[in-house]
Amino acid sequence: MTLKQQNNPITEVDAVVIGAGFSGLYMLYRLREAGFSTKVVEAASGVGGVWYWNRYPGARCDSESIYYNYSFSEELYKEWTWSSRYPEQPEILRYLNFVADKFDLRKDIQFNTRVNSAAYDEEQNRWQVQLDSGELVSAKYFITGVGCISTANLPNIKGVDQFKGGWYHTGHWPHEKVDFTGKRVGVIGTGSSGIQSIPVIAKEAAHLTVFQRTPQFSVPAKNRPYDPEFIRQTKENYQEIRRQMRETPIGVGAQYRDRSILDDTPEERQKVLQEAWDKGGWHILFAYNDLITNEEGNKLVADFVRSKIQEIVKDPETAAKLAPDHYYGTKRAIIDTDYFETYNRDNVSLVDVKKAPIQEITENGIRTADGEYELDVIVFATGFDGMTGSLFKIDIKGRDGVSLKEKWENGAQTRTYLGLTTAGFPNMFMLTGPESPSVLGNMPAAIEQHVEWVSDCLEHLRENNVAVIEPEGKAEDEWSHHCRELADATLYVKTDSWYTGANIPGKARGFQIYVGGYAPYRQICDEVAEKDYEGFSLTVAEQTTPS
Ligand code: N01
Repeated sequence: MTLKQQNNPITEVDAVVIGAGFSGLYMLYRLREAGFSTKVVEAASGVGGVWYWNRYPGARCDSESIYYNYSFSEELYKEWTWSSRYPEQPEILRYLNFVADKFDLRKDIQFNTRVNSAAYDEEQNRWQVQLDSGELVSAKYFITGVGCISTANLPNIKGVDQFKGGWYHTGHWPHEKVDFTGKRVGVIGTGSSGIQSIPVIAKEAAHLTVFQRTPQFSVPAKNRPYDPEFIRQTKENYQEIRRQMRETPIGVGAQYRDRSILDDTPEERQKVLQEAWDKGGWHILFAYNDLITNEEGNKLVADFVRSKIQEIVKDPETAAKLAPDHYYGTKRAIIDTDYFETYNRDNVSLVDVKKAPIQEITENGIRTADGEYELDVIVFATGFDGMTGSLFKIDIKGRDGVSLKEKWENGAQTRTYLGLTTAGFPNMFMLTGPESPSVLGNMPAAIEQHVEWVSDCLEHLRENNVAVIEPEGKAEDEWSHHCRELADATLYVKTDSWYTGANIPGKARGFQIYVGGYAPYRQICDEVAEKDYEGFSLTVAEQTTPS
């Protein structure tokens, strides 16, 4: 229904969802199926979320494609065919467009529109959501599907405006192809985005200079086209794939081997790690059950990967610069195609900007403490303000006008119940929010679980005439405490990374992700629902008696 207020239209819906990526699309589908009127608001001109924006060369997924999709519809699963083990960004974007078409989702998505603010109106028990188009959406439920890593981190380096060449951030890549042919290109950053794009850019550019602040561990993806027979069998085993996405620790079918790193002899360990290396992808992560908690054991795995870097990279000085010294797997475990091999090319050089920091961007390139590097193009592969960045970009206000940013002390202290809800913000849900398992695994699996939990919850509220759902302070305190306790027992918290917020100058350090694994988390959420939403306060709507 559309009303008018101060010449701006007001749309009234049951639910407003921000974002038309994996989470927003499925949320819309589920709510529509359940009979809730729903509006999705999306800043981009199309569906896809991170896959809409991250169009940089070499962008692909690091979960195997047969798991990197929805599993809610057998028909959908069987209709779509992935071409390779790790699909490239254009293929994933085609998949999400295919989903949007198949379920006719676009008609409820407003594209090219940003949400500026969302405020809970206590008197009316509704969320008033202000769009940058001037429109207002009034909704009973406010649901964020803004992604965990979607707000680009463009470092504040002096002089970028005076650079005469072109510059791009990997997370906001142009739709047109950027042609590097014959150009001197500089890439700043060696996280997943840098490591995926560097080998591709190197093949095109006249010269590529990589500006590395922190070397990263990476293992070969061993990407390959899928054999049609394998795909046929996968589709036949749809139920089993769905079960694996729901019941395995990170939603990609694999289980941790039930053995400590320290239980193996050096020879056994070498054999296990070599086999995992040869299989490619995330196999090393699953080779032992204590990689992320066992300091001594982690070092042994890190030594193994460091030895591989030394073997691959021919120039010993470059190889030494590329050797990471953090705990393996505590920054995102990266998988690559020919990343370290790329440093054997004559047209590639590596600059250590920890030793000689970047001082400024000049008209002609990048000046570090060591000198000036002349460039035609600069690529910022400098990552994102993760977990809270995209939530804080929207002015979200709950009860008594308190903003989410204030409540979470500007990110210093996120407080949620189950990573889905936060006290003081009634009828608001965050899909893959802070303190949920989200990024520590296969995102579509995490997203399906969240979306299904939220839509089941809304149906329960409707059936029981509940007007307001809100977590109790005690349940929230216990959940946030539990998340911190689990994280503090791991090596994640000892490494500077976007997980800990260390990549953003001035951001408080924390670890806002539930590390207990997808399957246990699902069980906890299910138990909460089964116990009549234990830990939440549910307020039944007042009945109006007919006179
Ligand atoms: O970002 P990052 P990303 N001067 O933060 C460096 C997902 N993802 O876009 O480590 C110089 O990992 C920074 O250095 P340091 C995935 O979850 C997935 O690569 O902070 N350097 C680092 O090297 C991933 O983890 C895929 O010292 C600066 C790099 O920039 C997440 O997105 C593909 C700097 C940033 O690395 C983020 O990955 C791509 C400065 N001022 C991304 N500021 C898949 O495969 C930052 N850096 C699905």
